[in-house]
Amino acid sequence: MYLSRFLSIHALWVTVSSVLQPSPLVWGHYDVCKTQIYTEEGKVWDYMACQPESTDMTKYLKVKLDPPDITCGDPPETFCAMGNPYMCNNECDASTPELAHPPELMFDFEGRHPSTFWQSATWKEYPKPLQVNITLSWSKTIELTDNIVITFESGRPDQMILEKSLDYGRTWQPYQYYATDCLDAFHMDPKSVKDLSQHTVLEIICTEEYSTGYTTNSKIIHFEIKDRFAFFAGPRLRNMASLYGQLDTTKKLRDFFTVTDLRIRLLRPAVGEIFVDELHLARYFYAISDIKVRGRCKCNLHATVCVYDNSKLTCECEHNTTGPDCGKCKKNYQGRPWSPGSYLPIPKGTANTYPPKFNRIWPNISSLEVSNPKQVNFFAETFPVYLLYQLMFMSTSIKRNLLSVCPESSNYFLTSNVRRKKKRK
Ligand SMILES: *[C@@H]1O[C@H](CO)[C@@H](O)[C@H](O)[C@H]1NC(C)=O
Ligand SMILES: *[C@@H]1O[C@H](CO)[C@@H](O)[C@H](O)[C@H]1NC(C)=O
Ligand SMILES: *[C@@H]1O[C@H](CO)[C@@H](O)[C@H](O)[C@H]1NC(C)=O
Ligand SMILES: [Ca+2]
Repeated sequence: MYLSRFLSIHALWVTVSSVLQPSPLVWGHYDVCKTQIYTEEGKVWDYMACQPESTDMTKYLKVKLDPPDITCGDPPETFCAMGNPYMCNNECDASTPELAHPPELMFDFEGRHPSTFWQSATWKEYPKPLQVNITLSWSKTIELTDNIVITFESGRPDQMILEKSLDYGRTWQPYQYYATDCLDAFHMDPKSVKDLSQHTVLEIICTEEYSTGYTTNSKIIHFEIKDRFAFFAGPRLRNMASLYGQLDTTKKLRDFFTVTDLRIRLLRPAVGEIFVDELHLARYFYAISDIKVRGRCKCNLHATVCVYDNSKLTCECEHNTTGPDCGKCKKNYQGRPWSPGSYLPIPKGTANTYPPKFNRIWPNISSLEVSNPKQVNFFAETFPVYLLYQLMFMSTSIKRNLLSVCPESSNYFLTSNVRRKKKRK
């Protein structure tokens, strides 16, 4: 009987693996949390790793500026035209909609002319630094999936730091430094993301690539998520499986792309020449027309839907998990400790990392070459052996429970039940 079950599971697995073999289109979707499959025992649910789709995250953020009164126009003031320091009769007036430049204009629909933008007050108080913090908060852990793109309407700042928080703004870490002169501004050697590698991908660099002198007329600053992904997934991100595999096994890498908040610290406006023109301080200010942040809710691979309700993002958890990030088992489903889902084996993943030995069997990422179909065969060969081993010692109900992420507390471990009964006596 055990043998026949083993054979049917083996057969099932082989079917699944042969159907799903090298089809790049399937990889990396993880858009279903469960499907019904037919086994000897009839229709049963098959649980898989799943995640929400990547989307425009600027719709869900709160923006905060420091100092709070740094936006121009209150009181009204004049500033010099971009690129023409001698035309200084442009007006910013917060009380007149056509002349106001509130922070919302960094996140509205762009693509029309002229662009809409947030603008700071001018550098009237020179030589006191003109510094602004723009803090973007989601009150939810999100995973970045594309470059952060900041489009300036003014010149790009001479000095800027992008920071991130993973704990809702309690602590901050630098993400990237930007300067016209990295050594002078931050005592760092200038680098580009292209100088990094798989091994140094987590390094925090200072880049001069986006400064005034580099590509004139460009107004864009990137934080290069895709270039970092490319170290694992290849230049056109064809090999997402390899990236997912690496994210799965390296928590630090995964955390690197995870944030709850971002902070843009503008430290010194674009000056252009070496000296600040003290007679025309209305030339110096910051203006940003657009900020792009794409990502997805982090749901620990236990949800495909993330709802925005009461201006808050929450994962719609499956697999008997709960919490804003599906970070724990539902009440009464704590038969064993919670664990996140896994991207492996590709392409369906597992709803959790069970069984623990499975991780040891699965090849680590350096040997995970998706173009190599051997990996699937390898898995097909080793996993049934492990299952057989498990099945030989377990009753059917426990087996079914074992294969679920958060089993009901009461009937998971025979042994723990026995222990509980003993205690009662
Ligand atoms: C901006 O935030 C940093 C911490 O991230 C803080 O040290 C600094 O004082 C803030 N600057 C302003 C202008 O609020
Ligand atoms: C991963 O595999 C490579 C080569 O196969 C090996 O050198 C390395 O030690 C392995 N790492 C782990 C964590 O097993
Ligand atoms: C969730 O709990 C139900 C009821 O106990 C169970 O049938 C199901 O298999 C569980 N799902 C997962 C993914 O563990
Ligand atoms: Ca805009």
